[in-house]
Amino acid sequence: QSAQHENHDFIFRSKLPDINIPSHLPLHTYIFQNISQFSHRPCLINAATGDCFTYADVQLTARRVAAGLTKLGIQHGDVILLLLQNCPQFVFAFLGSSFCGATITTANPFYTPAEVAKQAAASNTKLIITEASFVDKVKDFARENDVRVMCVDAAPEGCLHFSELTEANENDIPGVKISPDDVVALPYSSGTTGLPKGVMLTHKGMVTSVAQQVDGENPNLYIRSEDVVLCVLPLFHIYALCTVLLCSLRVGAAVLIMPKFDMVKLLELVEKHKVSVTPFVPPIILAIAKSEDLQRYDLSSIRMIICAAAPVGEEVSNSMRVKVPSAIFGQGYGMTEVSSISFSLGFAKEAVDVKAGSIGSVVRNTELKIVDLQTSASLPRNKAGEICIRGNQIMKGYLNNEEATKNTIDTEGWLHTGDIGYIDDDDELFIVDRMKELIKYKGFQVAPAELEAILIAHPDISDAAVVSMKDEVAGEVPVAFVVRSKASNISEQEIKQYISNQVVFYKRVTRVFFVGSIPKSATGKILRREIMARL
Ligand code: 4UV
Repeated sequence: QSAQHENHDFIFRSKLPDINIPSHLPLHTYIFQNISQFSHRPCLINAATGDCFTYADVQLTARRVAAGLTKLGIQHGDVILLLLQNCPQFVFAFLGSSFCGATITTANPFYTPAEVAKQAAASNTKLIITEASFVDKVKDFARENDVRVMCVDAAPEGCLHFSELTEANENDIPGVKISPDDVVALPYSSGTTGLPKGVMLTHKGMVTSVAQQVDGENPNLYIRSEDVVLCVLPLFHIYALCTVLLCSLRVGAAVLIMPKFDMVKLLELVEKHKVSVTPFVPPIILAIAKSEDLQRYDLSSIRMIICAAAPVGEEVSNSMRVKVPSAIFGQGYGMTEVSSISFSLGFAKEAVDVKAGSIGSVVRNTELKIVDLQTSASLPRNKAGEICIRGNQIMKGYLNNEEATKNTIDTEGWLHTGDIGYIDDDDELFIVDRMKELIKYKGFQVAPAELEAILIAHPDISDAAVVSMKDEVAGEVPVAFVVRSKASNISEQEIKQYISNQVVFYKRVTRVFFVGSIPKSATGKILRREIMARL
Protein backbone atom coordinates (compact mmCIF):
# COMPACT_ATOMS: atom_id res chain seq x y z
CA GLN A 1 0.00 0.00 0.00
CA SER A 2 2.65 2.55 0.99
CA ALA A 3 4.73 1.69 -2.10
CA GLN A 4 1.68 2.41 -4.19
CA HIS A 5 1.49 5.85 -2.67
CA GLU A 6 5.17 6.61 -2.93
CA ASN A 7 4.69 9.53 -5.26
CA HIS A 8 1.21 10.48 -4.16
CA ASP A 9 -0.12 12.44 -1.27
CA PHE A 10 -2.73 10.99 1.04
CA ILE A 11 -5.42 13.57 0.47
CA PHE A 12 -8.67 13.73 2.41
CA ARG A 13 -11.87 15.35 1.20
CA SER A 14 -15.35 15.99 2.51
CA LYS A 15 -17.86 13.15 2.55
CA LEU A 16 -20.25 15.63 0.94
CA PRO A 17 -19.94 16.01 -2.82
CA ASP A 18 -18.29 19.13 -4.23
CA ILE A 19 -20.65 21.88 -5.30
CA ASN A 20 -20.64 24.67 -7.82
CA ILE A 21 -19.43 27.82 -6.04
CA PRO A 22 -20.06 31.19 -7.74
CA SER A 23 -16.65 32.45 -6.66
CA HIS A 24 -16.56 34.99 -9.50
CA LEU A 25 -19.14 37.14 -7.68
CA PRO A 26 -18.24 40.02 -5.38
CA LEU A 27 -18.94 39.06 -1.77
CA HIS A 28 -21.96 41.37 -1.35
CA THR A 29 -23.55 40.16 -4.62
CA TYR A 30 -23.16 36.56 -3.50
CA ILE A 31 -24.43 37.27 0.02
CA PHE A 32 -27.59 38.96 -1.31
CA GLN A 33 -28.03 36.62 -4.28
CA ASN A 34 -31.22 35.04 -2.93
CA ILE A 35 -32.58 38.10 -1.12
CA SER A 36 -35.83 38.16 -3.12
CA GLN A 37 -36.88 35.05 -1.19
CA PHE A 38 -36.57 36.79 2.19
CA SER A 39 -36.28 40.56 1.65
CA HIS A 40 -38.95 41.37 4.24
CA ARG A 41 -37.74 38.95 6.86
CA PRO A 42 -35.64 40.08 9.82
CA CYS A 43 -31.95 40.23 9.02
CA LEU A 44 -30.34 42.02 11.97
CA ILE A 45 -31.83 42.36 15.44
CA ASN A 46 -29.97 44.71 17.75
CA ALA A 47 -30.26 43.07 21.17
CA ALA A 48 -29.19 46.27 22.91
CA THR A 49 -32.10 48.34 21.54
CA GLY A 50 -34.58 45.84 20.11
CA ASP A 51 -34.24 47.48 16.66
CA CYS A 52 -34.85 45.12 13.79
CA PHE A 53 -33.64 45.57 10.21
CA THR A 54 -35.08 43.50 7.38
CA TYR A 55 -32.97 42.14 4.55
CA ALA A 56 -34.27 44.92 2.31
CA ASP A 57 -33.23 47.50 4.95
CA VAL A 58 -29.75 46.05 5.30
CA GLN A 59 -29.09 45.86 1.58
CA LEU A 60 -30.32 49.41 1.04
CA THR A 61 -28.30 50.74 3.98
CA ALA A 62 -25.17 48.96 2.76
CA ARG A 63 -25.59 50.59 -0.65
CA ARG A 64 -26.04 54.01 0.96
CA VAL A 65 -22.94 53.43 3.04
CA ALA A 66 -21.03 52.55 -0.14
CA ALA A 67 -22.20 55.79 -1.74
CA GLY A 68 -21.32 57.72 1.44
CA LEU A 69 -17.87 56.19 1.63
CA THR A 70 -17.24 57.18 -1.97
CA LYS A 71 -18.36 60.74 -1.19
CA LEU A 72 -15.82 60.80 1.63
CA GLY A 73 -13.13 59.87 -0.86
CA ILE A 74 -12.81 56.17 -0.05
CA GLN A 75 -11.77 54.35 -3.21
CA HIS A 76 -11.39 50.85 -4.52
CA GLY A 77 -8.58 49.22 -2.50
CA ASP A 78 -8.63 51.68 0.42
CA VAL A 79 -8.63 50.31 3.94
CA ILE A 80 -11.18 51.18 6.64
CA LEU A 81 -10.55 50.15 10.22
CA LEU A 82 -13.52 49.06 12.31
CA LEU A 83 -13.00 49.47 16.03
CA LEU A 84 -16.44 48.40 17.15
CA GLN A 85 -18.23 46.11 19.50
CA ASN A 86 -20.92 44.07 17.78
CA CYS A 87 -23.58 46.42 16.41
CA PRO A 88 -25.62 46.73 13.20
CA GLN A 89 -23.32 49.49 11.94
CA PHE A 90 -20.47 46.97 11.88
CA VAL A 91 -22.47 45.00 9.34
CA PHE A 92 -23.51 48.08 7.32
CA ALA A 93 -19.90 49.26 7.16
CA PHE A 94 -18.55 45.84 6.20
CA LEU A 95 -21.06 45.32 3.39
CA GLY A 96 -20.90 48.96 2.25
CA SER A 97 -17.14 48.71 2.01
CA SER A 98 -17.49 45.51 -0.05
CA PHE A 99 -19.86 47.33 -2.44
CA CYS A 100 -17.24 49.98 -3.16
CA GLY A 101 -14.32 47.59 -3.46
CA ALA A 102 -12.68 48.80 -0.27
CA THR A 103 -11.18 46.61 2.46
CA ILE A 104 -12.24 46.33 6.10
CA THR A 105 -9.60 45.68 8.71
CA THR A 106 -11.06 44.64 12.05
CA ALA A 107 -9.54 45.35 15.45
CA ASN A 108 -10.55 44.54 18.98
CA PRO A 109 -12.17 47.68 20.48
CA PHE A 110 -10.50 46.87 23.80
CA TYR A 111 -7.05 47.20 22.27
CA THR A 112 -4.76 49.81 23.78
CA PRO A 113 -4.02 52.93 21.70
CA ALA A 114 -0.63 51.46 20.77
CA GLU A 115 -2.16 48.22 19.51
CA VAL A 116 -4.72 50.06 17.38
CA ALA A 117 -2.11 52.45 16.03
CA LYS A 118 0.13 49.56 14.97
CA GLN A 119 -2.64 47.93 12.98
CA ALA A 120 -3.93 51.20 11.53
CA ALA A 121 -0.43 52.13 10.37
CA ALA A 122 0.47 48.68 9.03
CA SER A 123 -2.76 48.41 7.06
CA ASN A 124 -2.54 51.99 5.75
CA THR A 125 -5.98 52.77 7.14
CA LYS A 126 -7.78 55.76 5.58
CA LEU A 127 -10.79 55.93 7.88
CA ILE A 128 -11.52 54.63 11.39
CA ILE A 129 -15.11 53.82 12.31
CA THR A 130 -15.63 53.53 16.06
CA GLU A 131 -17.75 54.46 19.07
CA ALA A 132 -17.47 57.70 21.06
CA SER A 133 -16.07 55.85 24.06
CA PHE A 134 -13.11 54.57 22.01
CA VAL A 135 -12.25 57.84 20.24
CA ASP A 136 -9.55 58.69 22.78
CA LYS A 137 -7.67 55.57 21.71
CA VAL A 138 -7.34 56.70 18.12
CA LYS A 139 -7.29 60.49 18.43
CA ASP A 140 -3.53 60.93 18.43
CA PHE A 141 -2.89 58.47 15.65
CA ALA A 142 -5.63 60.02 13.52
CA ARG A 143 -4.29 63.54 13.99
CA GLU A 144 -0.68 62.60 13.29
CA ASN A 145 -1.55 60.60 10.19
CA ASP A 146 -4.36 62.65 8.80
CA VAL A 147 -6.85 59.79 9.17
CA ARG A 148 -10.50 60.58 9.70
CA VAL A 149 -12.49 59.18 12.61
CA MET A 150 -16.20 58.42 12.41
CA CYS A 151 -18.53 57.45 15.26
CA VAL A 152 -21.60 55.27 15.12
CA ASP A 153 -23.02 57.03 18.19
CA ALA A 154 -22.73 60.64 19.42
CA ALA A 155 -19.69 61.98 17.61
CA PRO A 156 -17.32 64.15 19.65
CA GLU A 157 -16.04 67.33 18.03
CA GLY A 158 -13.78 66.70 15.09
CA CYS A 159 -15.30 63.31 14.31
CA LEU A 160 -17.64 62.39 11.50
CA HIS A 161 -20.95 60.71 12.21
CA PHE A 162 -22.11 57.44 10.66
CA SER A 163 -25.28 59.17 9.39
CA GLU A 164 -23.07 60.82 6.75
CA LEU A 165 -22.90 57.39 5.21
CA THR A 166 -26.43 56.17 5.80
CA GLU A 167 -27.94 59.39 4.50
CA ALA A 168 -26.15 59.22 1.18
CA ASN A 169 -28.08 58.46 -1.99
CA GLU A 170 -27.85 54.78 -2.87
CA ASN A 171 -27.95 55.66 -6.55
CA ASP A 172 -24.56 57.34 -6.16
CA ILE A 173 -22.99 53.96 -5.54
CA PRO A 174 -19.70 53.81 -7.44
CA GLY A 175 -19.47 51.70 -10.56
CA VAL A 176 -16.27 49.93 -9.57
CA LYS A 177 -15.26 46.67 -11.15
CA ILE A 178 -14.41 44.27 -8.36
CA SER A 179 -12.08 41.40 -9.13
CA PRO A 180 -12.53 38.08 -7.26
CA ASP A 181 -8.95 38.50 -6.05
CA ASP A 182 -9.55 41.91 -4.46
CA VAL A 183 -9.13 41.95 -0.71
CA VAL A 184 -12.45 42.47 1.08
CA ALA A 185 -11.36 41.76 4.67
CA LEU A 186 -8.07 42.19 6.45
CA PRO A 187 -8.23 40.68 9.92
CA TYR A 188 -4.95 40.39 11.82
CA SER A 189 -3.43 37.11 12.90
CA SER A 190 0.00 35.98 13.98
CA GLY A 191 -0.46 32.71 12.08
CA THR A 192 2.11 30.10 12.93
CA THR A 193 4.85 32.46 14.10
CA GLY A 194 5.85 36.05 14.82
CA LEU A 195 3.83 39.24 15.09
CA PRO A 196 0.22 39.83 14.03
CA LYS A 197 -0.02 40.21 10.26
CA GLY A 198 -2.76 41.43 7.94
CA VAL A 199 -4.56 38.40 6.51
CA MET A 200 -5.69 39.22 2.97
CA LEU A 201 -9.08 37.58 2.49
CA THR A 202 -10.46 38.06 -0.99
CA HIS A 203 -14.00 38.20 -2.35
CA LYS A 204 -13.41 34.79 -3.90
CA GLY A 205 -12.02 33.38 -0.67
CA MET A 206 -14.90 34.53 1.49
CA VAL A 207 -17.57 33.52 -1.03
CA THR A 208 -15.94 30.10 -1.16
CA SER A 209 -15.82 29.76 2.60
CA VAL A 210 -19.47 30.70 3.08
CA ALA A 211 -20.55 28.39 0.25
CA GLN A 212 -18.57 25.49 1.70
CA GLN A 213 -20.53 25.86 4.90
CA VAL A 214 -24.11 26.66 3.90
CA ASP A 215 -24.60 26.00 0.17
CA GLY A 216 -25.57 22.83 -1.66
CA GLU A 217 -28.36 20.26 -1.53
CA ASN A 218 -27.07 18.98 1.76
CA PRO A 219 -25.36 21.94 3.44
CA ASN A 220 -22.63 21.10 5.95
CA LEU A 221 -24.00 23.78 8.26
CA TYR A 222 -27.74 23.69 7.80
CA ILE A 223 -28.90 27.17 8.75
CA ARG A 224 -32.14 28.27 7.13
CA SER A 225 -34.24 31.37 6.78
CA GLU A 226 -36.42 30.55 9.84
CA ASP A 227 -33.39 30.41 12.11
CA VAL A 228 -32.42 33.01 14.67
CA VAL A 229 -28.66 32.95 15.03
CA LEU A 230 -27.04 34.44 18.11
CA CYS A 231 -24.08 36.69 17.41
CA VAL A 232 -22.38 37.24 20.76
CA LEU A 233 -18.90 36.36 19.51
CA PRO A 234 -16.97 39.40 18.34
CA LEU A 235 -17.48 40.30 14.68
CA PHE A 236 -13.87 41.43 14.44
CA HIS A 237 -12.85 37.75 14.56
CA ILE A 238 -13.19 35.49 11.52
CA TYR A 239 -15.44 32.95 13.25
CA ALA A 240 -18.22 35.48 13.89
CA LEU A 241 -17.61 37.45 10.71
CA CYS A 242 -17.67 34.53 8.32
CA THR A 243 -19.61 31.73 9.95
CA VAL A 244 -22.02 33.60 12.20
CA LEU A 245 -22.75 36.68 10.13
CA LEU A 246 -22.07 35.96 6.47
CA CYS A 247 -23.37 32.38 6.48
CA SER A 248 -26.59 33.55 8.15
CA LEU A 249 -27.05 36.37 5.66
CA ARG A 250 -26.51 34.03 2.72
CA VAL A 251 -29.41 31.83 3.83
CA GLY A 252 -31.71 34.58 5.07
CA ALA A 253 -31.60 33.83 8.79
CA ALA A 254 -32.03 36.51 11.47
CA VAL A 255 -28.85 37.52 13.27
CA LEU A 256 -29.35 38.61 16.86
CA ILE A 257 -26.49 40.97 17.64
CA MET A 258 -25.26 41.11 21.23
CA PRO A 259 -22.51 43.61 22.04
CA LYS A 260 -20.94 41.50 24.77
CA PHE A 261 -21.34 38.29 26.71
CA ASP A 262 -23.55 38.40 29.78
CA MET A 263 -24.98 35.10 30.98
CA VAL A 264 -28.41 36.21 32.19
CA LYS A 265 -28.97 38.55 29.25
CA LEU A 266 -27.98 35.81 26.89
CA LEU A 267 -30.45 33.37 28.41
CA GLU A 268 -33.19 36.01 28.36
CA LEU A 269 -32.51 36.73 24.71
CA VAL A 270 -32.57 33.07 23.75
CA GLU A 271 -35.97 32.69 25.36
CA LYS A 272 -37.38 35.95 24.05
CA HIS A 273 -36.20 35.63 20.43
CA LYS A 274 -36.41 31.83 20.28
CA VAL A 275 -32.79 31.62 19.25
CA SER A 276 -32.15 28.42 17.33
CA VAL A 277 -28.43 28.49 16.52
CA THR A 278 -25.79 29.45 19.08
CA PRO A 279 -22.19 29.68 17.90
CA PHE A 280 -19.96 29.72 20.99
CA VAL A 281 -16.37 29.36 22.12
CA PRO A 282 -15.28 26.94 24.90
CA PRO A 283 -15.32 29.46 27.80
CA ILE A 284 -18.95 30.34 27.06
CA ILE A 285 -19.83 26.65 26.86
CA LEU A 286 -18.11 26.17 30.22
CA ALA A 287 -19.97 29.12 31.77
CA ILE A 288 -23.31 27.85 30.51
CA ALA A 289 -22.61 24.30 31.60
CA LYS A 290 -21.93 25.61 35.10
CA SER A 291 -24.66 28.22 35.24
CA GLU A 292 -27.36 27.91 37.86
CA ASP A 293 -29.56 30.35 35.97
CA LEU A 294 -30.13 27.86 33.20
CA GLN A 295 -33.24 26.15 34.56
CA ARG A 296 -35.10 29.45 34.87
CA TYR A 297 -35.19 29.87 31.10
CA ASP A 298 -36.75 28.03 28.22
CA LEU A 299 -33.91 27.15 25.90
CA SER A 300 -35.77 24.53 23.92
CA SER A 301 -35.64 26.67 20.76
CA ILE A 302 -31.89 25.97 20.43
CA ARG A 303 -31.31 23.27 17.86
CA MET A 304 -27.62 23.77 17.18
CA ILE A 305 -24.74 24.62 19.50
CA ILE A 306 -21.48 25.22 17.69
CA CYS A 307 -18.22 25.30 19.60
CA ALA A 308 -15.03 26.48 17.88
CA ALA A 309 -11.87 28.62 18.03
CA ALA A 310 -10.15 26.68 20.84
CA PRO A 311 -10.04 23.16 22.26
CA VAL A 312 -13.04 22.13 24.37
CA GLY A 313 -13.00 19.45 27.07
CA GLU A 314 -15.12 16.36 26.65
CA GLU A 315 -16.68 16.72 30.09
CA VAL A 316 -17.84 20.25 29.33
CA SER A 317 -19.24 19.17 25.96
CA ASN A 318 -21.12 16.31 27.56
CA SER A 319 -22.60 18.47 30.26
CA MET A 320 -23.77 20.89 27.55
CA ARG A 321 -25.49 18.04 25.74
CA VAL A 322 -27.34 17.12 28.93
CA LYS A 323 -28.30 20.70 29.78
CA VAL A 324 -29.67 21.59 26.36
CA PRO A 325 -31.03 18.28 25.11
CA SER A 326 -32.94 19.90 22.23
CA ALA A 327 -29.68 20.86 20.53
CA ILE A 328 -27.10 19.11 18.45
CA PHE A 329 -23.74 19.93 19.96
CA GLY A 330 -20.69 19.87 17.72
CA GLN A 331 -17.46 21.55 16.86
CA GLY A 332 -16.06 23.62 14.05
CA TYR A 333 -12.39 24.25 13.46
CA GLY A 334 -11.03 27.24 11.66
CA MET A 335 -8.24 29.72 11.35
CA THR A 336 -8.22 33.39 10.33
CA GLU A 337 -6.16 32.54 7.23
CA VAL A 338 -8.72 29.95 6.01
CA SER A 339 -12.03 30.73 7.75
CA SER A 340 -13.61 27.34 8.26
CA ILE A 341 -11.50 24.18 7.92
CA SER A 342 -13.81 21.52 9.31
CA PHE A 343 -17.32 21.22 10.62
CA SER A 344 -19.26 18.55 12.43
CA LEU A 345 -21.46 16.68 9.97
CA GLY A 346 -23.95 16.58 12.84
CA PHE A 347 -24.87 20.09 11.60
CA ALA A 348 -25.52 18.93 8.05
CA LYS A 349 -29.03 18.84 6.57
CA GLU A 350 -28.69 15.09 6.46
CA ALA A 351 -26.96 14.88 9.80
CA VAL A 352 -24.50 12.15 10.63
CA ASP A 353 -23.56 11.05 14.15
CA VAL A 354 -20.08 12.22 15.08
CA LYS A 355 -17.69 11.11 17.77
CA ALA A 356 -17.04 13.06 20.94
CA GLY A 357 -13.88 15.14 20.65
CA SER A 358 -13.99 15.27 16.86
CA ILE A 359 -13.62 18.73 15.33
CA GLY A 360 -15.65 17.63 12.34
CA SER A 361 -14.90 16.68 8.77
CA VAL A 362 -13.07 18.84 6.27
CA VAL A 363 -15.39 21.24 4.42
CA ARG A 364 -16.30 20.52 0.79
CA ASN A 365 -14.39 21.74 -2.29
CA THR A 366 -11.19 21.43 -0.28
CA GLU A 367 -8.22 19.12 0.12
CA LEU A 368 -6.69 18.28 3.46
CA LYS A 369 -3.53 16.40 4.20
CA ILE A 370 -1.63 15.49 7.33
CA VAL A 371 2.13 15.78 7.04
CA ASP A 372 4.92 14.24 9.06
CA LEU A 373 6.61 16.88 11.21
CA GLN A 374 10.10 15.69 10.34
CA THR A 375 9.87 14.45 6.76
CA SER A 376 6.86 16.47 5.48
CA ALA A 377 5.58 13.26 3.88
CA SER A 378 1.80 13.01 3.82
CA LEU A 379 0.41 10.51 6.29
CA PRO A 380 -2.42 7.99 6.05
CA ARG A 381 -5.41 7.76 8.41
CA ASN A 382 -4.93 7.61 12.17
CA LYS A 383 -1.44 9.09 12.02
CA ALA A 384 -0.96 12.52 13.56
CA GLY A 385 0.95 15.30 11.83
CA GLU A 386 0.55 18.90 10.76
CA ILE A 387 -2.84 19.70 9.24
CA CYS A 388 -2.48 21.30 5.79
CA ILE A 389 -5.29 22.65 3.71
CA ARG A 390 -5.72 23.64 0.07
CA GLY A 391 -8.72 25.33 -1.54
CA ASN A 392 -10.05 28.60 -2.93
CA GLN A 393 -10.98 29.85 0.51
CA ILE A 394 -7.46 30.30 1.82
CA MET A 395 -5.97 33.78 2.17
CA LYS A 396 -4.16 35.49 -0.68
CA GLY A 397 -1.26 36.04 1.70
CA TYR A 398 -0.10 38.30 4.51
CA LEU A 399 -0.13 42.00 3.67
CA ASN A 400 3.34 43.27 2.70
CA ASN A 401 4.98 40.14 4.06
CA GLU A 402 6.11 37.76 1.36
CA GLU A 403 8.41 35.90 3.70
CA ALA A 404 5.64 34.97 6.15
CA THR A 405 3.32 34.13 3.25
CA LYS A 406 5.89 31.76 1.74
CA ASN A 407 6.40 30.09 5.10
CA THR A 408 2.68 29.48 5.46
CA ILE A 409 1.49 28.63 1.93
CA ASP A 410 3.91 26.32 0.14
CA THR A 411 4.63 26.27 -3.58
CA GLU A 412 1.91 23.67 -4.17
CA GLY A 413 -0.71 25.88 -2.53
CA TRP A 414 -0.95 24.01 0.78
CA LEU A 415 -1.56 26.22 3.78
CA HIS A 416 0.20 24.92 6.88
CA THR A 417 -2.00 25.41 9.93
CA GLY A 418 0.53 24.76 12.70
CA ASP A 419 -2.00 22.39 14.29
CA ILE A 420 -1.31 18.72 14.86
CA GLY A 421 -4.10 16.28 14.17
CA TYR A 422 -5.22 13.12 12.42
CA ILE A 423 -8.08 11.82 10.31
CA ASP A 424 -9.76 8.66 11.56
CA ASP A 425 -11.46 5.81 9.69
CA ASP A 426 -14.72 7.77 9.47
CA ASP A 427 -13.16 10.89 7.93
CA GLU A 428 -13.35 12.73 11.22
CA LEU A 429 -10.61 15.15 12.17
CA PHE A 430 -9.09 15.27 15.66
CA ILE A 431 -6.64 17.86 16.96
CA VAL A 432 -4.04 16.51 19.35
CA ASP A 433 -1.66 19.45 19.77
CA ARG A 434 -0.59 22.84 18.47
CA MET A 435 2.94 23.21 17.16
CA LYS A 436 2.74 26.92 16.41
CA GLU A 437 3.56 29.65 18.90
CA LEU A 438 0.01 30.97 19.11
CA ILE A 439 -1.64 31.11 22.54
CA LYS A 440 -5.43 31.09 22.68
CA TYR A 441 -6.96 32.88 25.66
CA LYS A 442 -10.70 32.12 25.49
CA GLY A 443 -10.28 31.82 21.75
CA PHE A 444 -8.54 35.21 21.44
CA GLN A 445 -5.12 35.24 19.81
CA VAL A 446 -2.06 36.05 21.89
CA ALA A 447 1.18 36.18 19.88
CA PRO A 448 4.21 35.42 22.07
CA ALA A 449 6.50 37.40 19.74
CA GLU A 450 4.51 40.57 20.44
CA LEU A 451 4.90 40.21 24.21
CA GLU A 452 8.56 39.20 23.90
CA ALA A 453 9.27 42.37 21.90
CA ILE A 454 7.69 44.48 24.63
CA LEU A 455 9.58 42.61 27.36
CA ILE A 456 13.03 42.92 25.83
CA ALA A 457 12.46 46.62 25.20
CA HIS A 458 12.58 47.05 28.99
CA PRO A 459 16.04 48.14 30.19
CA ASP A 460 15.91 45.72 33.14
CA ILE A 461 15.25 42.70 30.92
CA SER A 462 17.98 41.15 28.83
CA ASP A 463 16.01 38.27 27.31
CA ALA A 464 12.50 36.81 27.46
CA ALA A 465 10.23 34.08 26.16
CA VAL A 466 6.46 33.84 26.39
CA VAL A 467 4.67 30.50 26.31
CA SER A 468 1.22 29.14 26.95
CA MET A 469 0.11 27.68 30.27
CA LYS A 470 -3.09 25.65 30.73
CA ASP A 471 -5.88 27.42 32.56
CA GLU A 472 -9.26 26.05 33.55
CA VAL A 473 -11.30 29.13 32.68
CA ALA A 474 -9.37 30.73 29.79
CA GLY A 475 -8.07 27.48 28.32
CA GLU A 476 -4.59 28.94 27.99
CA VAL A 477 -2.83 31.99 29.42
CA PRO A 478 0.49 33.60 28.49
CA VAL A 479 3.34 33.32 30.99
CA ALA A 480 6.78 34.88 30.70
CA PHE A 481 10.27 33.53 31.31
CA VAL A 482 12.55 36.46 31.89
CA VAL A 483 16.30 36.96 32.16
CA ARG A 484 17.01 40.07 34.21
CA SER A 485 19.71 42.50 33.11
CA LYS A 486 22.83 42.50 35.26
CA ALA A 487 22.26 44.23 38.58
CA SER A 488 18.52 44.50 38.00
CA ASN A 489 16.10 43.15 40.57
CA ILE A 490 12.89 44.02 38.78
CA SER A 491 9.99 42.10 40.33
CA GLU A 492 7.29 39.88 38.85
CA GLN A 493 4.70 42.50 39.80
CA GLU A 494 6.57 45.31 38.04
CA ILE A 495 6.87 43.28 34.85
CA LYS A 496 3.21 42.35 34.90
CA GLN A 497 2.27 45.99 35.36
CA TYR A 498 4.62 47.05 32.57
CA ILE A 499 2.93 44.63 30.15
CA SER A 500 -0.60 45.46 31.33
CA ASN A 501 -0.05 49.11 30.49
CA GLN A 502 0.55 48.27 26.86
CA VAL A 503 -1.76 45.45 25.86
CA VAL A 504 -5.41 44.41 25.84
CA PHE A 505 -6.48 42.44 28.95
CA TYR A 506 -6.14 38.93 27.53
CA LYS A 507 -2.50 39.43 26.51
CA ARG A 508 -1.45 40.17 30.11
CA VAL A 509 1.08 37.69 31.40
CA THR A 510 -0.29 35.88 34.42
CA ARG A 511 3.07 34.67 35.75
CA VAL A 512 6.70 35.69 35.39
CA PHE A 513 9.45 33.15 36.00
CA PHE A 514 13.01 34.43 36.36
CA VAL A 515 15.63 32.29 34.67
CA GLY A 516 19.35 32.45 33.91
CA SER A 517 18.94 32.03 30.17
CA ILE A 518 16.34 31.27 27.50
CA PRO A 519 16.95 27.95 25.75
CA LYS A 520 17.42 28.49 22.01
CA SER A 521 18.27 26.44 18.97
CA ALA A 522 21.50 26.91 16.99
CA THR A 523 19.60 29.30 14.73
CA GLY A 524 18.43 31.39 17.66
CA LYS A 525 14.84 30.12 17.78
CA ILE A 526 13.31 29.95 21.23
CA LEU A 527 12.84 26.32 22.25
CA ARG A 528 9.28 26.76 23.45
CA ARG A 529 8.59 23.09 24.04
CA GLU A 530 11.52 22.89 26.38
CA ILE A 531 10.31 25.93 28.30
CA MET A 532 6.74 24.66 28.47
CA ALA A 533 7.97 21.35 29.86
CA ARG A 534 9.17 23.28 32.91
CA LEU A 535 5.62 24.41 33.68
O1 4UV B 1 -6.87 32.37 13.68
P1 4UV B 1 -7.73 31.96 14.80
O2 4UV B 1 -8.03 32.94 15.86
O3 4UV B 1 -9.06 31.47 14.12
C1 4UV B 1 -10.08 30.78 14.70
C2 4UV B 1 -11.17 30.50 13.78
C3 4UV B 1 -12.21 29.69 14.13
C4 4UV B 1 -13.29 29.37 13.23
C5 4UV B 1 -14.06 28.29 13.53
C6 4UV B 1 -15.10 27.90 12.70
C7 4UV B 1 -15.38 28.60 11.55
O4 4UV B 1 -16.29 28.25 10.77
C8 4UV B 1 -14.59 29.72 11.22
O5 4UV B 1 -14.85 30.36 10.19
C9 4UV B 1 -13.54 30.06 12.09
O6 4UV B 1 -10.09 30.45 15.86
O7 4UV B 1 -7.10 30.71 15.51
C10 4UV B 1 -6.81 29.54 14.79
C11 4UV B 1 -6.35 28.47 15.73
O8 4UV B 1 -7.26 28.24 16.79
C12 4UV B 1 -7.24 26.86 17.18
C13 4UV B 1 -6.25 26.19 16.22
O9 4UV B 1 -4.98 26.16 16.81
C14 4UV B 1 -6.27 27.13 15.03
O10 4UV B 1 -5.16 27.04 14.19
N1 4UV B 1 -8.58 26.28 17.02
C15 4UV B 1 -9.59 26.74 16.27
N2 4UV B 1 -10.67 25.94 16.37
C16 4UV B 1 -10.32 24.93 17.21
C17 4UV B 1 -8.98 25.15 17.60
C18 4UV B 1 -10.99 23.77 17.71
N3 4UV B 1 -12.26 23.49 17.42
N4 4UV B 1 -10.29 22.96 18.53
C19 4UV B 1 -9.01 23.22 18.85
N5 4UV B 1 -8.34 24.31 18.41
